[in-house]
Amino acid sequence: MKHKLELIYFKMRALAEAPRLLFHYTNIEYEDVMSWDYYGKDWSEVKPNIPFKQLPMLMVDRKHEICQSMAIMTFIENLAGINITDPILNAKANAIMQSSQELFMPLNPTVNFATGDKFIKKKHDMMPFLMSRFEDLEKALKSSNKKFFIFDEPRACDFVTFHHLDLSKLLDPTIIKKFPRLEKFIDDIISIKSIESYLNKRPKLIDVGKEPKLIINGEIYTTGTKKTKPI
Ligand SMILES: N[C@@H](CCC(=O)N[C@@H](CS)C(=O)NCC(=O)O)C(=O)O
Repeated sequence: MKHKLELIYFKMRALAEAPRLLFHYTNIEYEDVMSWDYYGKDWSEVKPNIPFKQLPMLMVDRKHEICQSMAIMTFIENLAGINITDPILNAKANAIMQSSQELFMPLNPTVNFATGDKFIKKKHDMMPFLMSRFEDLEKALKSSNKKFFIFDEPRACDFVTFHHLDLSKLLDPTIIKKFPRLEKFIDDIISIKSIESYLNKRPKLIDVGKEPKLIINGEIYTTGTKKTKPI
């Protein structure tokens, strides 16, 4: 059964990114919609009525509200029929997915919003955690003996990991260079045709650390949860 799928989010490159990658990989049709366009109201008015008061949220058939980006990932895997049925492998994949998702804070808000000295301090403070978690992910990937964390084809856990590793390059492009197996993993994800074409056309995040902005359909916007005019 084909569902109407609308992924509701804001102007930032953060938790909607892994769902978008998985939608493109599985070739499932969906629509990206900004919160203010979907609801016709400011986020402050919408927030109290969202099941867990945060986005992204996937609206299914204009009826079912799926919050929590990891629940959205699992849902897409199930829709595409690529869910991992072996209980052990499924648990291992979830451990990878959760461990990568823990990179969200403070990596994603820092890259999308922090400026000047605050950016520099946040980057410095998160470095030990980033290094330690990248080391763990590199080890897990090496010991899998597969192209990706679980199989030779990617699953939800791979796209979640990819997003955070990829975002780290905007924080500091030198971090990932210390982890050759993770760099190879990034290259393997990027070389998937549908992913490559999505990455080439997605909004570009610019001026990180200075005054972050997104270029959406050729127009430049400040990042954030509010509707703004292009700059
Ligand atoms: N655990 C949630 C976290 C969602 C989250 O932190 N969303 C942020 C944007 S990335 C948000 O809604 N911020 C606006 C707010 O909290 O009012 C998930 O994985 O979806």
